[in-house]
Amino acid sequence: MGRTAAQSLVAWLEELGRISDEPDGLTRTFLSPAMRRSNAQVTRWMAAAGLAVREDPMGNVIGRLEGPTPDAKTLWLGSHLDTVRRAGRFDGALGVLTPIAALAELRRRRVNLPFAVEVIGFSEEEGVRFASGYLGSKAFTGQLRPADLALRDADGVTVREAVARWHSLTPGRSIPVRSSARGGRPGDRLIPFPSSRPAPSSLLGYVEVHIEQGPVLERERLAVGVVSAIAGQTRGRIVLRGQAGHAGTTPMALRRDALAGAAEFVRFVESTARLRAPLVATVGSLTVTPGAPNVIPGEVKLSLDVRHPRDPARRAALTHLLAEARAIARRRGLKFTWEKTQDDGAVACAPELTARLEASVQAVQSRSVTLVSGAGHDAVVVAAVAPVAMLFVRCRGGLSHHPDEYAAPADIGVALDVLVEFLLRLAPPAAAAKRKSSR
Ligand code: HGY
Ligand code: MN
Ligand code: MN
Repeated sequence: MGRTAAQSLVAWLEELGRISDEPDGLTRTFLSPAMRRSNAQVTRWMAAAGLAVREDPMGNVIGRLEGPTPDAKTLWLGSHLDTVRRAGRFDGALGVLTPIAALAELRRRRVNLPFAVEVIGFSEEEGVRFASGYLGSKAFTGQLRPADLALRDADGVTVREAVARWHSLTPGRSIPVRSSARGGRPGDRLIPFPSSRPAPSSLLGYVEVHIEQGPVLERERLAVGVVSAIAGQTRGRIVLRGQAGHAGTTPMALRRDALAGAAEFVRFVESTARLRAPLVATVGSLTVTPGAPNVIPGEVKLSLDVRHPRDPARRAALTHLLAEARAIARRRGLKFTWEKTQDDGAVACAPELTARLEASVQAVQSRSVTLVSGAGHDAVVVAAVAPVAMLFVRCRGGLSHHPDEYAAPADIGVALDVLVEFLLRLAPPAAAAKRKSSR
């Protein structure tokens, strides 16, 4: 007896979760060797499910199932294949592999859908390497700005250079390259990515399956739920520059200690967010230079991530935080710089598509709940060109961005059933009749 679609899906998640840039734990960042291996593996699963697979210049993997006619509309399904550092194996991957399993299941049932489907494995959703998320989905939907291509990673490599290195420059694969090795004018015209994506008018919408990364479904004792809105987020980099010096001979009153200033700011970020819930604000990374125990820290680079369901509240909080960072720098004789690397507004999911998804949830698990997502998702970007809906899957303790992130096979099976049901409901009664006969 062959594996069921759900058993295959769970096995794929395990296998993809082992494709990492690190020997211990799952880390798969933008344009890394592990990304190349995971793209190759997902390509194989997509091809085996009968999809025509291509990879675009930003390393997005797209598997296409043609519709019955060339003018058939297209439904997008997908999520991201990159991960944070020391990640869980479900964040992103679940939303790419579940649609592949669903289409493989419909193929097994010999159901032909009256529309085309594209399953997309987006790159660089997490924004670990370039501190700016959604670069893959922004490129795929034609929203990448020249400034995005000028973003630099910790080694000073720009997105444009990294992409050019990722691809052998083959004809027909026009990618943003620079004339000079360094620099590049911010206004550089972006060489258009191959616009192989369907025109917005021919899109049925985008549905993303994702672990909830929060506590609600566990509290509701439900395997899945639908998303009403996704919080907006601003990310950026702060640099505080003081004066390095001898830890033993420099009196405290004469110091310009960048780390002491950063520490004061980190505490302020936390206390401000606590007072302004549901605002969340995080300093996730902090780099101290020169970083020796007997040297006063001369420079600190720190990240700032600020989110809120309402954009005006997020913007007001950011202004407040940056004003305090400047005041701390002034008080301590530090130089302060701020570079915004990402700024995406909150997005409401499309009511009609979400209602369709909710009907499929009710058909499978007889009850549904609606949640707001504090986490960002590629759906935020895709919403600019297509109606979006999201299906959340329960994850243990709401834990994510952690090796212990876990979604139970039974819940993954429910999500798969819901997606199959959703696809069949988008099809005419003939396909629905097949649903009854082949269960
Ligand atoms: O950061 C986020 O919310 C998502 O995991 N990219
Ligand atoms: Mn994530
Ligand atoms: Mn994610």
